Amino acid sequence: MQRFFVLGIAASTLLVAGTVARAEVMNLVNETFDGAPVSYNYAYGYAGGGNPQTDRGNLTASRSTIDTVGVNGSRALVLNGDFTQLSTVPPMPDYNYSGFGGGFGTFFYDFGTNKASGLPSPNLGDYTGHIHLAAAGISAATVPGEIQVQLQLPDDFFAPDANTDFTPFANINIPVRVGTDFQTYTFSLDQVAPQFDAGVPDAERDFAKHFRDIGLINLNFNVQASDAGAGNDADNFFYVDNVVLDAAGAVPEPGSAALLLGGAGMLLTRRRARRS
Ligand SMILES: [Ca+2]
Ligand SMILES: [Ca+2]
Ligand SMILES: [Ca+2]
Repeated sequence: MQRFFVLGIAASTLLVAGTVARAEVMNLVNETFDGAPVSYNYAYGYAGGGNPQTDRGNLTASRSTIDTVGVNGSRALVLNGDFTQLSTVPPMPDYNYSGFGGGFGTFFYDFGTNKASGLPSPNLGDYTGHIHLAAAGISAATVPGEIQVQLQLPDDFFAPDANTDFTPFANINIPVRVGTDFQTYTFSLDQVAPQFDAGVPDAERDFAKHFRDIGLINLNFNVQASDAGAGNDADNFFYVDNVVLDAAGAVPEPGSAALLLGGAGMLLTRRRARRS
């Protein structure tokens, strides 16, 4: 009878540990752009061509704003690429390209202790999301674009450097085709291979090794404007709304799981000792 009771306690403790191991889906990003401004947002543009190979990025302008162009008249992130100045120079003889993009950042970081709070699962397949995207100012029916998930580590993670920026770790670049009406794009982070930053040592190019170290996720949205008939004008827009990123398969802290199991073991030992 006593042994039965003790085993019951051990089993229920194991059950608690098991429940932690298959935790509910955790929401990491849920941005509607309708409430208070997100921590930060930004935009960028680029242009160039050849031959000779020429960077004309200085002839592009870009900006990010939040405006009421979102789903059902709500607010959305507006990314604008202005290529007006490219019309003041002759096109390059062999090829020309231009594009724009931007995004917003979400910190997983405690600025009080300067420690990353990290992500909950070592498996990229556990991370799924959906986003509303639309484009404007293009002549093609759809724009070749990209949802770019940038995973970053705290400053000086692998080696000290001169700035205080977070350390780029890996980009996950998900191709999309975006039209002028909002559509929902669903994705998971294992649908394309992560591209590790050139500064990440070979032995560290492993998401499962560093998922607990991630301190910042930038979600970027990029458009290859020259492939979309955007034209050398100011009227080129990417609209972003309802950005959701979830994580399933959260794993327990190794310490807490060991503590639970250790506690069960101690209970068993004590009971056995008392019985004999
Ligand atoms: Ca919105
Ligand atoms: Ca245009
Ligand atoms: Ca630094």
